Amino acid sequence: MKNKFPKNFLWGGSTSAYQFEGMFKDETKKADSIMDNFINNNLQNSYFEIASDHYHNWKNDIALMAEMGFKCYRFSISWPRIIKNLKGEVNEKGIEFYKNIFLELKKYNIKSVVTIFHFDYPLFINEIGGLQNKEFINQFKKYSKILFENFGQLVDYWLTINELCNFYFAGEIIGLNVKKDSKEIWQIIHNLNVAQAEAINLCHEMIPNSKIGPAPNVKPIYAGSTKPIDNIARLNLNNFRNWAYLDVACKGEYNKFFINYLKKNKQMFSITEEEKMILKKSRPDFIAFNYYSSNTVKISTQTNDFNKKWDQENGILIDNFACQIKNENLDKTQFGWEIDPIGLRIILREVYDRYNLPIMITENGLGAYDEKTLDNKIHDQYRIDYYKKHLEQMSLAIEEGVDLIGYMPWSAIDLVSTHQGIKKRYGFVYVDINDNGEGSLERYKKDSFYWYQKVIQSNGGEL
Ligand code: BGP
Repeated sequence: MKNKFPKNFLWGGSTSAYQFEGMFKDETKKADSIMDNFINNNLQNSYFEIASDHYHNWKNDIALMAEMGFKCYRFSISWPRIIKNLKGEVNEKGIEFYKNIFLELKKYNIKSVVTIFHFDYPLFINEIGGLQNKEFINQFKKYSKILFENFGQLVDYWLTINELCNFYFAGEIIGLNVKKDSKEIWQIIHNLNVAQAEAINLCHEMIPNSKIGPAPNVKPIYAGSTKPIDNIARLNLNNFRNWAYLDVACKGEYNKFFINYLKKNKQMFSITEEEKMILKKSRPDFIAFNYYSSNTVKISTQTNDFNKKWDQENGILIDNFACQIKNENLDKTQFGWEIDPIGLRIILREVYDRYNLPIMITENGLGAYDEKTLDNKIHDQYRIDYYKKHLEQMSLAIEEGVDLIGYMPWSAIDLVSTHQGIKKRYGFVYVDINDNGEGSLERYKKDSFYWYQKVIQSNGGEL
């Protein structure tokens, strides 16, 4: 079977600032970010001090992307690298850093897909009471305006906020210390939604012909049995995890099931008439989503045998609503993430069916313990197999009618994993640095590098 991808398909790869650049605060005058100061159980903050040192290797890194044949590169701008304080003073060094990157990408004809905010908000936001304070929305708007003013002519596609849903589902690994079933957490989500809408509106006003979209993390949801009640759990989680976020971004208002759930559980956030107007006005040009796996759910009650922790890795557990269980039909990565290529096709169809907007996949990939051999090779056939299966399903989704315009696997080059540090590698290029921050930082091409190069050359024809 020949795979089908449209002529101008955007083949590329993805990274995020705090996981890739390194901090280098003194040298770069970068403000502190929540991620610099936050130490999760698995990580030391020193990881982010150097990360993959893209800050000093950007030229070489972009050359490697060009060698793979990238048509686009998805990366994030670090908010604390650009804005110094609550007054909104701009760090010119930060502007210059990204300007150079944009110009280098243009040199190779690589389109830029830029996330405005990928988890690393500046620590000074905590001086106004954090994301739950509505002043956060103004701060975000001011920051977005600076980006549009400085880079408006250089960026091809803007993405608003990375995985907005994960401020709820995975708040604990991105430095938030807020209870999950509380008004506060939903206030944060709401403020982020309004901030996102403000950015979309501003982008359209300031930059003619600009293209901007949300960047959620989506998962198809399966019922864990044929019991009708477990299908209710499926509907619940589907709404709670996917549609609640995408409806407000794409239809301009919150969906009713979601709001009813919050009201019933006394978790409703505060929303003003003016905010409703802002949400209503904003319309994205496309949807960018990140896909890693599916979720399987059952209905649970407190007395049952689901004795587990509720976090991103273990999954959701809300009584009489949805409880995530293992899917015995799926293989897992070395880090326990379920691998579900058909799930990608399912969610592509569901999202396209619901919103009818072009879609780009801005993250998808396999985290593994890669090993560099004595002759400096990395034989990551498992990663190639993973990508092959996902690409086949993408091709089928396109054939079935989905308007899929791009694929940016995570990650272009090795970087620090949010959950497990650099030992969990994702890239097509190996970066020589270990968990203690030791290594030459040399880049080595993995087997998947050469494989992806051929995929791009053949426009997905040769997998
Ligand atoms: C997504 C994030 C990325 C990245 C990825 C892999 O949720 O957008 O920043 O980290 O997941 O996750 P991890 O690094 O924990 O393996």
